[in-house]
Amino acid sequence: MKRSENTDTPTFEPYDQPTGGWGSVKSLVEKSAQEGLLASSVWGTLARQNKPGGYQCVSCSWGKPAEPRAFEYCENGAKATLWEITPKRCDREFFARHRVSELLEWTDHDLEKQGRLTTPMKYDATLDQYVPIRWETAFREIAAELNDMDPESVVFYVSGRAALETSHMWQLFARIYGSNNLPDSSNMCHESTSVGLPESIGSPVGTVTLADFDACDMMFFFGHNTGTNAPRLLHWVQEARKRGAPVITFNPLKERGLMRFKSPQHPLEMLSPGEGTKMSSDYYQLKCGGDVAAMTGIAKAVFALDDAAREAGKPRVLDLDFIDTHCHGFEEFERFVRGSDWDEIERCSGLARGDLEHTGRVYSKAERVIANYGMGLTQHRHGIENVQMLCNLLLMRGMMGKEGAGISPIRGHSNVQGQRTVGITEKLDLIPHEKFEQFYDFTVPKEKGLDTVEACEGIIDGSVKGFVCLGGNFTRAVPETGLVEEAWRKMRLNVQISTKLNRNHLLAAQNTYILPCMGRLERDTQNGVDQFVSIEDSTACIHASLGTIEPASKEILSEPRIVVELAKATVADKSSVPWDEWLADYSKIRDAIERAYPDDFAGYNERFRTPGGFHRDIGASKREWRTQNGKANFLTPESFDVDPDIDTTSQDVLKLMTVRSNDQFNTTVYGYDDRLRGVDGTRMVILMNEADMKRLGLTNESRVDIETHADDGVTRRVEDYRVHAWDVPAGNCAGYYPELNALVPLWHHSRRAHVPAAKSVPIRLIKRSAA
Ligand SMILES: Nc1nc2c(c(=O)[nH]1)N[C@H]1C(S)=C(S)[C@@H](COP(=O)(O)OP(=O)(O)OC[C@H]3O[C@@H](n4cnc5c(=O)[nH]c(N)nc54)[C@H](O)[C@@H]3O)O[C@H]1N2
Ligand SMILES: Nc1nc2c(c(=O)[nH]1)N[C@H]1C(S)=C(S)[C@@H](COP(=O)(O)OP(=O)(O)OC[C@H]3O[C@@H](n4cnc5c(=O)[nH]c(N)nc54)[C@H](O)[C@@H]3O)O[C@H]1N2
Ligand SMILES: [Mo]
Repeated sequence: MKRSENTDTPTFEPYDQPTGGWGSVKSLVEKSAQEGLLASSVWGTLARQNKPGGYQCVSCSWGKPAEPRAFEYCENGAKATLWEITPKRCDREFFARHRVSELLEWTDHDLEKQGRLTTPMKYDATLDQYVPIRWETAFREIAAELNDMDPESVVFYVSGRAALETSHMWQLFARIYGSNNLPDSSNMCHESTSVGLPESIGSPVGTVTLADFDACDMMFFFGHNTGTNAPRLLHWVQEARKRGAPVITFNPLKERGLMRFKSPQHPLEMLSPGEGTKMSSDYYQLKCGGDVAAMTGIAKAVFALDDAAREAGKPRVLDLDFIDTHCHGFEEFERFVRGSDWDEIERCSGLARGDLEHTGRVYSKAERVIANYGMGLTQHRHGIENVQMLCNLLLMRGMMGKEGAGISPIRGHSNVQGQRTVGITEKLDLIPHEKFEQFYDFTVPKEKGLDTVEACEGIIDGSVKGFVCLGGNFTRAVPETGLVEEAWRKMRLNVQISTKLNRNHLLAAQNTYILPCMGRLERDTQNGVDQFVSIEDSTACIHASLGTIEPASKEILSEPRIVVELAKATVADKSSVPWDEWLADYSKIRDAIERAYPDDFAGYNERFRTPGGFHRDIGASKREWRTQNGKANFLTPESFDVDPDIDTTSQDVLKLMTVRSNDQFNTTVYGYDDRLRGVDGTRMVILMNEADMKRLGLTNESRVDIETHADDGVTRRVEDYRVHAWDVPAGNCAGYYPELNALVPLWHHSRRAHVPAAKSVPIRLIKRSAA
């Protein structure tokens, strides 16, 4: 197999069908067939997805309603399910047939396509192969290595899928061992939210629930590809549109899901001809990175409307009562907005004043507004400023902490938000460490641990020597692929707890183990009883999840079991955590979580099976501001000139947004068809503005190499990409993650939050001479 993300004949036909609709059904049926699954078993399983008493989908984190639809799943959630319940197996025979250096030439898709991992394996350097190892031996060897290493040189990474119970035990294990190095996928994702929102409104997560979505009378969408990445949310958008609520979207790319949608839930809608629902009442293709400027323009329009209302003696547009009672910093914000210049706003946002004024007018008339956002805001140098500016926009009209209104960061992985809630963080001030010490009789290390970017720095400089991964595909997900991959192999220990084979497994360190685990859909029986786990969705509701499918192999273990066995082997006598008792009955772990976090988890075991979940204690949704000054804070950016790394004087430098296709879940590449964008058969393409192509002497037939434009002595380059003319603002272009992580410099990240700025990578295209 070749390392090339292409089929022979890629096609580019902008998709003009609504999302949802028959296209999704067809795509699902094809995927079941490819996985060799019987339709009957597939539909039976899917009928339990996101349902009370069923299992919670392993794809996105979108909320799960108390009264689900008949099919409370989407095309992409179903794909994630099929990918997990596949009958294909990546077993010991597979590893006996293939050497690791050979597998390193395979694509991400071809590796994961082999199916579920079945057997614990250890890398044998003399054979250049993975060989089976007994579980007991693996746990013993790993523990011996860990106990021979400096805990500060070991990193415990978590991807956002592991359940609350598993995650809570994982962080206790790491801290008892002596390490706060607990980076997670959130560090690459919504960390700009986790740092930005507490300063603004005193809550690290969004303030809205599904009930608010039912009640809102307007929505904003900034930088989220909803049709691909949280498709079930489209139902709430569609219902809002049918109520006449405007939806205004800001995105450099025209993403189909926020343009047209047909609900696959409604037979009549599916059968009727026509276009489906128009999802965004207005869709503005702003420049990548232009959000602070655009939001300033909207705020400026709101101030102008408020001035006019005041002069005419009409009701005010600003919510002055709310601002007086609840907020701090309004005057500085007002000065910044009034003092900013429309020409500059237009230049930096790429949008016309008239469009921003129109948005201001629509916003001024609405009474219950939700602002949704995704990676288009967080993965920038100015990720925190983006998030805080969106809060400012809501606060000026009192759109926070009342029914139908608030801020909605759309989280990624299905439990990424919850992991932070139960202690996965490198920052000590975010955990109740005194309680952990008191409950379990050990000392929590007091130094801040490493986040994802710092962990990568440590890998590169050699100070990080061991990496234990609970899920994920760390080296593929992080920036600076070249340096990180090379340095990774020099580490002493690499442990991967995973369901499927990925490239990170193939970067063998001195001691490398693959520990295969069950997924969330599988029956986890401990002590003769089937165990529930739980997760927190994007709206801060906690749900039970019960797996019922037979595990992929008799040899695999559940994630909680693996964590407990590792902990017992490594730190058995270093705390009073009752590991065996917890493992025998997961409700005991939930009791322990409730004891550590009583406000969020009161009555956990009684409430977690409530249809629709139970809502955590989010102060800002009740207008309790848990900020240092007890107020909701307007936090004003310094300027619009927010990306110090982009050389705006050079016409050759483009800003690259690395995005997901409709046929992947992060580094898991299901296939090569980005159906909703109409890019089929290749991932090796840069979608770019036609005028830029002309200027650079490129056509749709051209092939290019791509280099990062950075003056730091590191060459970052990917080769032999296509370019294709696309509807994207001049100076911007888009391509697919994770392949393009090779171009993202490690230092190019959100200030303070350290989220890699994957949406604004400065690049140059180098035309390849025709072969
Ligand atoms: N099917 C599927 N579902 C998923 C995932 C998946 O890979 N596949 N991944 C999950 C995870 S972990 C996450 S974090 C979420 C990610 O979900 P998204 O937040 O939608 O992530 P991206 O695909 O990176 O898309 C980012 C969007 O932001 C836009 N954008 C880029 N730059 C800017 C900008 O400067 N301003 C504005 N306003 N917009 C911009 C892009 O055009 C794109 O539409 O989805 C989750 N759900
Ligand atoms: N350039 C660029 N880089 C990015 C992004 C971007 O937009 N652009 N997005 C970033 C974001 S938002 C995120 S969240 C990260 C994602 O980073 P990660 O969360 O690390 O990556 P995933 O691709 O979700 O991990 C896939 C692997 O998880 C394992 N896995 C799947 N299910 C399970 C399970 O149930 N249990 C266990 N133990 N393992 C399982 C499988 O082995 C699979 O190969 O990437 C980040 N990187
Ligand atoms: Mo994410």
